[in-house]
Amino acid sequence: MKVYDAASIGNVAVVGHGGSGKTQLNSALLFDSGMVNRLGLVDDGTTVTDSDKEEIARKHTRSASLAYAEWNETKINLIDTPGFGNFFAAAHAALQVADAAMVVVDGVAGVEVQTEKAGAVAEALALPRAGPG
Ligand SMILES: Nc1nc2c(ncn2[C@@H]2O[C@H](COP(=O)(O)OP(=O)(O)O)[C@@H](O)[C@H]2O)c(=O)[nH]1
Ligand SMILES: [Mg+2]
Repeated sequence: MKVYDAASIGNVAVVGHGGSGKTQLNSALLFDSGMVNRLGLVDDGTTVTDSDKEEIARKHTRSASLAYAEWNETKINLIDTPGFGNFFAAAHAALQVADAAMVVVDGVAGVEVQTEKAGAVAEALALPRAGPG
């Protein structure tokens, strides 16, 4: 396994409301960066980060899960997180160890409750954020 120095590793927590597209976005990032050779789909139960039976059956992420993409010699650890309130602790924990937060927003629903909650935690931790707020 390739060894990266600390300066070449970035930990990104992908957070936001449930159903906003976090897992699908993770899947697309893994595919576009060449880490996997087919685009996994949430709706087909074929994503890398929704891998347990319950997640596939319910089409909802229940715990944080890690995948990585290499881009420009940098290892980007992508932490996919659950968006529903009951599982928010996992998103909170992911943000604690992240260098940056990627806040995903449903293009139709806009900013929702967990979007704001995750954004507020990222702000409190002074994380660089991609997304609203
Ligand atoms: N039309 C459309 N549907 C999407 C997009 N991203 C995700 N979805 C769908 O939205 C649903 C929830 O996506 P998912 O990635 O599981 O959301 P998560 O709960 O934030 O991880 C699934 O049915 C996806 O196929 C998108 O960009 N466009
Ligand atoms: Mg998900």
